[in-house]
Amino acid sequence: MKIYFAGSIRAGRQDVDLYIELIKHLQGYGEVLTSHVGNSEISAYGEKGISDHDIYERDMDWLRQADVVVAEVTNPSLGVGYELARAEELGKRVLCIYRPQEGKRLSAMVSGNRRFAIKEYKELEEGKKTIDDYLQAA
Ligand code: 6IA
Repeated sequence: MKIYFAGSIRAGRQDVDLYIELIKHLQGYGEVLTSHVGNSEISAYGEKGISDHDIYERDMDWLRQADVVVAEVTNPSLGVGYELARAEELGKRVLCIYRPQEGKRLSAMVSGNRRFAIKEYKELEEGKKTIDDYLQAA
């Protein structure tokens, strides 16, 4: 299985440690095309040595190849929102996982889309279980 994991990069790296663990878990199911999303050396400023155009083309190519998209959407990110819309257009299976935050709500453009599976969770172990339930139900 080819898995496209989406998580915030320039919109903020506060959840990178969580992304790392989620990606490790997903690697038990197949190839995670976007494992750099969990690279703690990539700051909110981004990767060095690759142009934005190349990042865009590379990521869109991976998205086309993916069998499933898993997005951690707690930290709102333009890039992740864009990837979700393109994934929908490409007819991909999409799981969005989200940790409810005091005083914030997930964008209705994500939570209101019935083509996406949206699952709330509180901490890593529950997040992994949510992924298991989704991927094993396929
Ligand atoms: O808007 P954001 O940067 O938070 O968007 C994050 C999402 O877009 C992730 O799910 C990635 O798949 C994708 N993405 C955004 N930036 C990059 C990136 N480097 N490398 C790979 N994927 C990315 C950033 C920039 C750099 C050259 C300075």
